[in-house]
Amino acid sequence: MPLVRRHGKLVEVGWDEAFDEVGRLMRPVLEQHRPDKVAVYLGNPIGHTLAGLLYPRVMLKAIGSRNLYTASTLDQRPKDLTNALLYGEHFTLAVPDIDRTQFLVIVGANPVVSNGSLATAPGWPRRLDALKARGGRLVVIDPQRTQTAELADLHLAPRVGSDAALLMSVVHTLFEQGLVRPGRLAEFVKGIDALQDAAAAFAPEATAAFTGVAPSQLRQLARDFAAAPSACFYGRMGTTTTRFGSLASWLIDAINILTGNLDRPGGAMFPLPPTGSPNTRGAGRYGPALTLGRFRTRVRQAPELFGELPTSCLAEEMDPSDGGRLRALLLVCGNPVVSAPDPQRLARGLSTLDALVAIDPYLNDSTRHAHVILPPPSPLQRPHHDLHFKQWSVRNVAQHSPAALPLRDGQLDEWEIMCRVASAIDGSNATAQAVDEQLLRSMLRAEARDPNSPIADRELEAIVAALGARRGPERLVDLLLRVGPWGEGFGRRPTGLTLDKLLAHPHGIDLGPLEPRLPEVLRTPDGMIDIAPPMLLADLPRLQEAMAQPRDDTAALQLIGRRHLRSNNSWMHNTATLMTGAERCTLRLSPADAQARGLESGDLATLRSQAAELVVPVELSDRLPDGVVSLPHGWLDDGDAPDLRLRTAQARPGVNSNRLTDPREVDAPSWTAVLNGIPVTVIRIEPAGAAGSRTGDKHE
Ligand SMILES: Nc1nc2c(c(=O)[nH]1)N[C@H]1C(S)=C(S)[C@@H](COP(=O)(O)OP(=O)(O)OC[C@H]3O[C@@H](n4cnc5c(=O)[nH]c(N)nc54)[C@H](O)[C@@H]3O)O[C@H]1N2
Ligand SMILES: Nc1nc2c(c(=O)[nH]1)N[C@H]1C(S)=C(S)[C@@H](COP(=O)(O)OP(=O)(O)OC[C@H]3O[C@@H](n4cnc5c(=O)[nH]c(N)nc54)[C@H](O)[C@@H]3O)O[C@H]1N2
Ligand SMILES: [Mo]
Repeated sequence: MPLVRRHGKLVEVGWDEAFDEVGRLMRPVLEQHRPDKVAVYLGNPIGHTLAGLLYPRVMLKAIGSRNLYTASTLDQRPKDLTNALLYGEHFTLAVPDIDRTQFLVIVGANPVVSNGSLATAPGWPRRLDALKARGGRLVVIDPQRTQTAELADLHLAPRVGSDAALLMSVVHTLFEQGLVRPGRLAEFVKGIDALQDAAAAFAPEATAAFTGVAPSQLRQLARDFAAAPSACFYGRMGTTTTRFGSLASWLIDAINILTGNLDRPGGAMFPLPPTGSPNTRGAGRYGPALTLGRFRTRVRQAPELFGELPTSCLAEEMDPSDGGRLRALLLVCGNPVVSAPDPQRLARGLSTLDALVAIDPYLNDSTRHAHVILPPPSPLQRPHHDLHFKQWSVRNVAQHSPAALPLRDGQLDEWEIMCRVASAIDGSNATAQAVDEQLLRSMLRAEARDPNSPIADRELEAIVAALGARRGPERLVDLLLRVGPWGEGFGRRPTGLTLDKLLAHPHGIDLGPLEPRLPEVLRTPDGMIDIAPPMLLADLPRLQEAMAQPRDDTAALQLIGRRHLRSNNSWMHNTATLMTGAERCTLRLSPADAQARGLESGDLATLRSQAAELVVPVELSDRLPDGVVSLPHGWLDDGDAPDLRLRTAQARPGVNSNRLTDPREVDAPSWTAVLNGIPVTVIRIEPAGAAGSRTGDKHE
């Protein structure tokens, strides 16, 4: 049942009353203050739910605001940026062809636990075993000896945040040793000389003190990589959420290009997703010049990228004492109080808004501040179709899962909730079905305008009729499949994909391994890949400045994160079957670092950063090098906070690691928060002193 705040308390109400309340709270803010006082936050499960990928646009349209904050600005944004700079479009991502490569270098990712992320594939451990069985090599570059690193032939543990310098040294070595061989890519690549000039200052000897990796090891890695029959670098969170995330993300692709490994089997390749993406239409038609920073946040003037503002700025934008202007927020599948920097200030901001409306199944650290909470049904009661992840899939596949269980009386599907929120906000109070019809027709009109669409010249009502009796997201998926690159095109290619065809193949349809897509995939204005984008070259002095700074090993430890198999960000700690066993929210540190501080596993310690201090249980671990400590994110830290309804999670709270994150520390070009590489100190708490509260905060 939906919840609405009445006299300070969240109470259950019927759906109509809840949507009335959404309109009653949101409309005055929109009418009196213009849309720039209203923001939308779209969290990570947006990418994992069908409604989440198709229907937020109706809510955004109803609000008419440019203030869109997303979880991807806490995650992959540096990669989005470098994709756009290199290939002309931010979702155009080259994924590692892990099933055919003979040499895979994984940088700052732990796919054995995370299952990939920007390289969608089930069964990573099996696939990595297969790589080794066919004589291929696996190199892992990660300060932590992760479960993935344990499978590697070579594990390099660089200093936290130093990857950009390390990768530049690989680039340097490729030039130095005459190993630059782009092959057929030379035709589509420009800027190689500029990259060579930029890499001149990054000889392995010049970066060794900063990265902690021996020059001989790096040179060997570059040589082996270049000599392999096929090879690719793959980078993830440990590259993107660090100080030089954009540089590292760029150089991963640059190395793949210089060695001719982009867009060839066994290298890094571009998927062709069945429901389409901005790069699957209009082959050979080049894109517009990239415009970034068309608008900015108010307080720190952080630029939008691809229509999204950085979540690292959300807290201050809700803080009037700092010039923040937001008065209302629509929170969709997001838990920023746990996932973003500055939790204390975020919580304060959320609790003082005129309107906070959440679409979320849980009453958690963020949604407990809401005026209205609209719960979607269980994932089992909804159809599933991975619209998003197919564009980053290591193989072209299509599959669709219908809802396994029916909705119960009184439940609304998630798409219906989103449509009703839209019509409550725009004041039309239209039914979900009516909003869905409007959405379908606006998508069809966009198709009709696109000369490359298979239905460009068709009568729209005939297409609506051909889509039949389905409603909601499944009808939209059918449309996307049919006009997509593998689709039947409403009669144009009768053997092509439709939703009916997928439903007849409940285990999915394998469309085969990835195939070369250059130059057709490019959307840069001149149809070329600029391997030395000026925006990234301009960030190199910042890296060189960091390299020049004297390092004092005794001053601070570097804090990084870690993911566990049995939790996903903040949303699985309330599932009892996943919450058994040893405590997971522990601070891991090396035996030597522990000994130096008189710590043993199970002791409590004060963990202090520039931003805050927490009390954490300690776990000695030989997975960590000296000088690096790790703490998982996503944990609830105050089980007694008012309004929570997370019985299991409340019984076993942890600490909110983002209290320690410094909201001012960002990767400069992308404004992504630095979540990995936070200077901290760790001090043992004498048992008698452990009785106090679990958290303290310097801001308070
Ligand atoms: N320190 C640190 N911070 C991090 C990270 C890190 O590694 N370290 N990782 C970052 C990354 S990669 C990400 S993606 C972000 C995630 O940031 P967020 O997306 O803000 O956080 P999640 O914890 O994924 O929150 C998901 C919310 O969606 C709700 N939810 C789950 N399923 C559904 C659904 O089907 N429908 C709806 N409507 N809601 C649903 C959950 O109850 C929860 O409230 O966190 C980032 N924060
Ligand atoms: N079980 C589980 N699976 C998940 C998630 C989850 O929470 N739990 N979250 C999902 C989400 S939202 C995402 S975005 C993906 C993330 O997918 P991954 O990026 O594969 O997962 P992480 O565990 O964050 O891996 C980051 C790695 O970077 C390392 N690292 C930290 N700092 C540095 C550095 O400076 N340099 C280098 N080279 N490495 C560094 C860390 O030690 C860690 O091993 O996983 C997804 N899958
Ligand atoms: Mo993520």
